[in-house]
Amino acid sequence: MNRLLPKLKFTLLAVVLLWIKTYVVYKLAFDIKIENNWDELILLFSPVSSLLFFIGLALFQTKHRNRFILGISALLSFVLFGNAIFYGFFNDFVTLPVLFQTNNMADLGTSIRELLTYKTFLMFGDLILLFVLLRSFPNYFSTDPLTKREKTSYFASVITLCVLTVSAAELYKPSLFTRSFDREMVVKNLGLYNYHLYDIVLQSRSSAQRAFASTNSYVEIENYIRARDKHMDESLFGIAKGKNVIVISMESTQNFVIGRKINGKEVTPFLNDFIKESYYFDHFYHQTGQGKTSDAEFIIENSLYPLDRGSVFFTHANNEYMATPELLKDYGYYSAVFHSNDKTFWNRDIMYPALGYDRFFNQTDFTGTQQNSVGWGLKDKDFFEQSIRYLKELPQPFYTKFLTLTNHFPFILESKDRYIDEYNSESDIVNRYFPTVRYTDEAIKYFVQRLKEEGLYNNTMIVIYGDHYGISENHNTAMAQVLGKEEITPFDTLTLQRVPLVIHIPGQRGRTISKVSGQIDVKPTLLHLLGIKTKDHMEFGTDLFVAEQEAMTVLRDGSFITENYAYTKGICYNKNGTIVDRALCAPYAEKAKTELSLSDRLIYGDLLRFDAHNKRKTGTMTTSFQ
Ligand code: GP9
Ligand code: MN
Repeated sequence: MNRLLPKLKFTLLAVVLLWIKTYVVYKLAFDIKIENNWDELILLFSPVSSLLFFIGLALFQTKHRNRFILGISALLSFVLFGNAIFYGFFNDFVTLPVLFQTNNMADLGTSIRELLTYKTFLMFGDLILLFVLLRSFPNYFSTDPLTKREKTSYFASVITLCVLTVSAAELYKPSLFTRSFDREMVVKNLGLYNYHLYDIVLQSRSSAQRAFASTNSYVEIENYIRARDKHMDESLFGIAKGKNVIVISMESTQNFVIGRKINGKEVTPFLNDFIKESYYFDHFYHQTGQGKTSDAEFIIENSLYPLDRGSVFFTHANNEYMATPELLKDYGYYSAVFHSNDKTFWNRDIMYPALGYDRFFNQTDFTGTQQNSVGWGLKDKDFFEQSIRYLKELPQPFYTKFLTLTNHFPFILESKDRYIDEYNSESDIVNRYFPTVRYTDEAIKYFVQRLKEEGLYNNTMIVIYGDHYGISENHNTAMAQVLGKEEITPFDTLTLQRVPLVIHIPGQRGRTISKVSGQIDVKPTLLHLLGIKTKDHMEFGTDLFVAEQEAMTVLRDGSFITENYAYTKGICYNKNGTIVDRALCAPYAEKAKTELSLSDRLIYGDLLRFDAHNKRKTGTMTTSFQ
């Protein structure tokens, strides 16, 4: 040992510096929930063994060992830095599938610039220090070779330390490895660097799943789904039969804006009125994961959960699906998507044909100028305006989806497009959010007006949904001010995952429905309204119009909401947000886990290819390539 330590001076210095940096980033950039001192201790020590391991790999080098140490430290810093930026935007950690979504990266430019601050650059300070020390005292940091025994004892200690930390974590949270959809917990207990190793294991496991999948796996899931009571609302069944369908995805729109006034002015005056003549679901949750808008699209049209890692649009675009546009082909429907962004974003040009779409009107179909664009594409009003001419030429009945974009992070809008003033809080993001939501509301009002003028309104069912949250937990202080609360509890955060869902059916007066529900319920609901039975469909949702005692909505991170309880971040609440005994949530927690994992298996194994009802009718979508 006495001989070993002097040889490890630079290694240990690099480890200690990176350890401190990692912990500081944990505390500043990530929002990792700490329940007690033991939790804090685990968080502090969990990265050490992996740092010793990775940086220790340089010990196999003699000549350039210290440079290798610098190199490995830089690489790990990059991982840390990348996660910090990603977290600032998505409130989540990077996974391998996300890294391969490179064609999204260019478009993310504006959002990333927003997140880059001088603090981010300070993150590389320790590397500069190491470099300067190495230059100033080249002889102090020895690169004497380690004997075989010394290497063995170094790595044996690293492994022992690793086993100790992992067992301490597993002892404390026994379900650590089975709840892989909770990345925060894995990072907290295993450390960020080990988390990435774990993610690599998950990736290879999921790739193997398709290869080994068989009809048997399919039948098991089919039995589970068949065993559930699948009700249908008889009174509304077929009420919109043969009608056109327009689905509007409202970018980043959360339900708390509905009916809310900011500086004395309504944020969504049009929707507030439209709701009065529609079915409006005010306890409706988004269930998206890392795939954001694309996950919402996936859930709405497949009634399956999105994946625990990455976006299904990217990872499983070649799978077999039975999505709404494909199913509607049998009933004479023509389907199209309208979105003024690059067609490759979220891999849409590949995924849409798999969902059965006939046409994708994308960026190349619209005329974008500096005046009519903001952020990632056309302003919503110009987008709708330019879409109408295509829409009215489509064969009817049509099933169409419009993806709005103006209300996208970081919520930039010129002052001439603002119908209300910014909010006044410590968060610019929250302040800017309200004028952009208000703008999209105005754009939808304009669209509905145009539909009336074109004679489409009376034979079209209009479905409007919020795709996912717009305001992350990083803005809790400002959100507490908006909601007039002292602080935002995990229960409040859960409630904030509600997004609006409005279904307008010609000739129906509608009403507000407060059943606990989620995006997964949209597909069976729409099909029933169109007069199509879904009894045999492989789906996890239920008709939104059926009153259920046991209604339950599961979010992708394993949180769930029932009519009486809510569960998030390991805490069980009653419906008023009071913490109650965890045992009350336990039976539902089991069910939530089963649902998520069965849905995952269905996707990872591409099991819908074994469905006898599933005749492939996809693959002929047109996009323009100019
Ligand atoms: C981009 C749009 C927004 O095409 O779907 O993507 P998001 O970042 O919200 O997933
Ligand atoms: Mn979105």
